[in-house]
Amino acid sequence: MARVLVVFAAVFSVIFFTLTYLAVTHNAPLLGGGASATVPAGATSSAAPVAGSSISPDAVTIRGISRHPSDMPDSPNYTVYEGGTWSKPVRRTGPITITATFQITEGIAQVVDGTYLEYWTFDGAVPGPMIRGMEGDTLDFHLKNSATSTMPHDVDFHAVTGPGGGATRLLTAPGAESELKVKLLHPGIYVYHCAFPDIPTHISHGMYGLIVVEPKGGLPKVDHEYYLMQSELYTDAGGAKSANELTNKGLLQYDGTNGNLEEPTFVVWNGRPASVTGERAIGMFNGDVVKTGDTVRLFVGNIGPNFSSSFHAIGEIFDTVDVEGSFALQNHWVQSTEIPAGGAVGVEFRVEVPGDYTLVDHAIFRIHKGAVASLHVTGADRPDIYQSITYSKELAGSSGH
Ligand SMILES: [Cu+2]
Repeated sequence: MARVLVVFAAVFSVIFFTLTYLAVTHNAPLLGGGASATVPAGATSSAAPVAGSSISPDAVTIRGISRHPSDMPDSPNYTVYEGGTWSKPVRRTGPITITATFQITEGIAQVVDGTYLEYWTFDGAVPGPMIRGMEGDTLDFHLKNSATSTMPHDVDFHAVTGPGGGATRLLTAPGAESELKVKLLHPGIYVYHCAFPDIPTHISHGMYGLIVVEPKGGLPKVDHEYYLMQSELYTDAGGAKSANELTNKGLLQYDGTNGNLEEPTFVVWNGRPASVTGERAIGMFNGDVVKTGDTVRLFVGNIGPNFSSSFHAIGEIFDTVDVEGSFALQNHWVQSTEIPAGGAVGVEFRVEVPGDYTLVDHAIFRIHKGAVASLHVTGADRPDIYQSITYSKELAGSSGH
């Protein structure tokens, strides 16, 4: 009987705890003291409030919500990730232990000029940090939730074998820390995400990333690697407008009803529309140059939470696709590859012709909602492959290609 009572009390406590935090979540004023997450270390300064915005600069606590695709470990050999930095690489003779620490911060960030959203993040940017290891490695994972957070969070790693993908042992209250040690049994490109209820709400606020588990011996070398994740953002602005019609709207509210209807306001790569374009395009950022003849590997995740992605690079063909994120199943010379919600792919290709290449979800209306990224390739023209004979420079310049 006593055992039954203990179980009942435990179940009741969990339900009460969850409902209490859900109530707080749904009723808390977004710009109150509870959402005053600090600007994360390493966050780039951008997205300053524009004239006419209803948001005060003090309310914007996350500056530069988008993690750039180049922000990822360049090998599976780092043994420590903390404070936004991978360190202590080793020369492998076998499996290693990777100690990774994520800091959760909640806050307000700009989504398009003059328009803001509440984001919940791993390490202050979207997607969260990429973890990269090798089959047989041990992940010693630490999750810290800021004392200023308004709710608990956790992580479900799709790479983890065990209950909840770790989420049941990583439930972390504001101000607390959790630790979980797991062995990475199977190679692949896996997503991770917060799984605290309501799960779609937490995912929709930006709590996801990729964990890459390379096969024993590692992946073949390429010249460049990048990290992209697609997602949808659901707000009270609904799904009828294009992203460029939603500038200067102040703070939009998260709207789970539009999530139920699968009508996103924005569909984005790395956290917000146009976050990987212009001066932040791949091959244009931080002195990174992609030259003709180089090989490129993209680790591409899609967290949804609703849509699959028809991932396509305009003007390129994927030489190799790690289908569904599995290194055991590779396809070749693929135009568009499907990425399920909660899934990932790896794609590799050699860039041959200089110019700008646009990465899209080829469910193509989604480019209106922000699902556009750019890759810039430099080098001499290749008339043996791509030769302009007669064309209108004026029209070509306005086509976006
Ligand atoms: Cu969460």
